[in-house]
Parts: sequence; C-alpha cells; structure tokens
Amino acid sequence: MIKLRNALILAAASAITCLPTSASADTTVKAKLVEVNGSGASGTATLTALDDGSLKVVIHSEGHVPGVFHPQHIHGSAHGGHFACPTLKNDKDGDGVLQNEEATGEYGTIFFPLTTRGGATATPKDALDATRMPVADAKGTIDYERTFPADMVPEGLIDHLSTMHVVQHGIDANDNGKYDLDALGESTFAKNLGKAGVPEEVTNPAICGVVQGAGAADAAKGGVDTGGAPAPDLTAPLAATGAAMLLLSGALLIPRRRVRRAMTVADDGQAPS
Ligand SMILES: [Cu+2]
Repeated sequence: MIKLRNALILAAASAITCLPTSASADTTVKAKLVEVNGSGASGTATLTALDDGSLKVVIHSEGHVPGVFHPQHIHGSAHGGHFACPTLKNDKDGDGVLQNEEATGEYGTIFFPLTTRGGATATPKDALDATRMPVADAKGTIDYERTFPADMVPEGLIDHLSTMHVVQHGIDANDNGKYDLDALGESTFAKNLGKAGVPEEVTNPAICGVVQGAGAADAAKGGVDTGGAPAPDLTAPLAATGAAMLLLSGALLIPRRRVRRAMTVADDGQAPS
C-alpha cells in the first residue's frame, strides 16, 4: 500500500513538472567541492534560486593557496551524461596536471563567473578578472556569498541548475606560495580568450563540485517547458574555447525531464553520494 501511495505521489509530481507554468518557491541545491590537481582544497557550495529570479551563491572552501585570488565559476556540464568532476584520466597530454581545457570535458566551460562585485557575464572580462575574484585568506580559506539579481543571472542557468558544476581555480604547482610562469608556463586557456601572460597555475582547477541534492529536481522544473539555452550573445565571447562550448550548447538543449524525475525519485533530502 505504501508503494502504491508513493507511486501515486510520484505520478502526481511528474504531472506537475509538465505544467506549462509553475510558481516556484525558493530552491536550494548544494555541491560538495573536492580537490582537483592534488590541491588539497575542499568545501561546499550552496546555490539558492529565489522567487524573484535572483540567485544566491554561498561557497565555503579551505586548503587553497593562501593570499591569492581564485577564479571561480559555475560551469555547464559538457553534456547530459556528465555529472562528474575531472580526474587525472582527463589528463590528455599526460603531464600529470589537469589544464582547464582538459577539465572542461567533464565540467563544461564557463557559464557564470562568480565575481565578488560588478558584472558576471561569461566573458574573459569578468571570468578572468583577478581583482573581482575571491582571495583566500592567510589560511587558504574562502568564504564567499553573493546574491545576483535576476537581470544578472544568465538565461537557462536556473532552469538547468541540476546539471551545473561549481569550480574554483588556482593551484601552486611549484609550492612557492604564488602564481608564476616558472611553474607550468602560460595559461593557454586564458591566452586563447585574449589574456596573455596569465600563469597556467591561475586557471587550472583546484576544486570542483557537482550540483546535486534535495532541490535539484525542483530547480529544473521550469526548464522542461521553457527550454532556456543561453542567448547567443552570452556564449559567443567564449566560443574561442572551441569544442567545449559546442558541447555545452548541446547540453543545454537536451531535455532534462528524465534525469529530473530520476532525481525526484532519489530525493530523500540528502545529497546522493
Ligand atoms: Cu571555472
């Protein structure tokens, strides 16, 4: 009987997700941030889509290179099947370090730069602005909180929140306490976006988390019916990153209904492991 009741509830919930309009309540999703590139960093990210269309982002992380800025972004998943953060198996050139370009195959390219102030467009101007990214304190801790008003939240982000990754960049490969060209050379990722002379240490990922958990299914509700791929002018500036952006575009156009339902079924209020 309980199974039957649960089945009816799930059927009703599925029906609700198909309604053409929905009055959504605040929705929170979380991501556990785990180290990449042996950074030793860890943390949590909490994304709350508020009723008024704004997005509150809270990140607490530790173990970062102290005293330096760490670029951070919400990345789009490379395609619908990717819900993982990169590992050394993505190290295509076998140099033992995951460049951002190698990692984007897993977490997609930059969707929404999490700047500390000012603009947050998916352009190098915002995504790689050293002066508007959080700086780790003397212990390597970052506590970040910002609520982006609705007009700053890119189209499609909230609809596809359940497919997003949170990434903080910046490693110290040669353990000298700073970013420098001597360690890994120049960031080809930044260079290809028009910013020459940026150490690769800056753009290599240090920590990554997959958005998942209690609210993910609800967060995706609107996307089923409204679509919501980012506007062309959003994606164009980063098109130079090549295949990753193409993959991202594909991901945003894939209907998420099936995955969302799966997440609804799995939703017990705890983030799946
Ligand atoms: Cu990033």
